[in-house]
Amino acid sequence: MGNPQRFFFEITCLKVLQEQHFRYHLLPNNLNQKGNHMETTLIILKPDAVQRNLMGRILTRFEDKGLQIVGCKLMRISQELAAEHYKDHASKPFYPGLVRFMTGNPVLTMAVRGIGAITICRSMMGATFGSKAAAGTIRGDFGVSNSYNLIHGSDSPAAATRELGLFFKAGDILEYSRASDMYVYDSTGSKPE
Ligand code: RTP
Ligand code: MG
Repeated sequence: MGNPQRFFFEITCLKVLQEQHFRYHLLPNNLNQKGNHMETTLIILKPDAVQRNLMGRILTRFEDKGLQIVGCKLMRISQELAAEHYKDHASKPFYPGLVRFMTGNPVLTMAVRGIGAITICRSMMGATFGSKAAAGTIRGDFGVSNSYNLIHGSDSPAAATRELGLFFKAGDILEYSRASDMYVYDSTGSKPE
């Protein structure tokens, strides 16, 4: 015969676990609803960020902000991939140096997700040139160079779709919920805020 108090205790534990399961597994659907402006953007930590051992500190900024890392890959960019990625800059005077820099050493590519992630990431990165970027931004805090500016971020939804397709294969970008999501966004209303 079982102990009734023990039985009651186990039922209570089960209810708590069910409640947690329910919350964690419902949240991502809520977060990904149409109209939430949930975006995924391509972030590249450039060779200077890797060589200067800044990968962890820069990645941490995106996590601290509440953005979600849904893809991550250390890789070396080929000449062909650099040419495709930077095709809009092909006629600019800085293009040969830029391709040489981006293909010369490994980069860390990331797919970063959040509501409004494209604009949020661009404002976290700061102005293009390290010498001009405001303090508090990634480029403003970690660099002084104009050419070696640590980080790339997609600048529009169309660019994000194109660039994520260049750097990640289907299946490399994951859908998953985080335990923190329920406090990263206020999901108690009709849509996450
Ligand atoms: P990114 O594409 O890397 O996120 O940076 P961005 O939008 O702020 O800058 P963009 O105008 O797209 O330029 C792409 C990259 O080219 C290098 N650049 N050098 N020396 C120069 O005048 C110059 N101008 C641009 C930078 O590495 C810049 O990030
Ligand atoms: Mg750009």
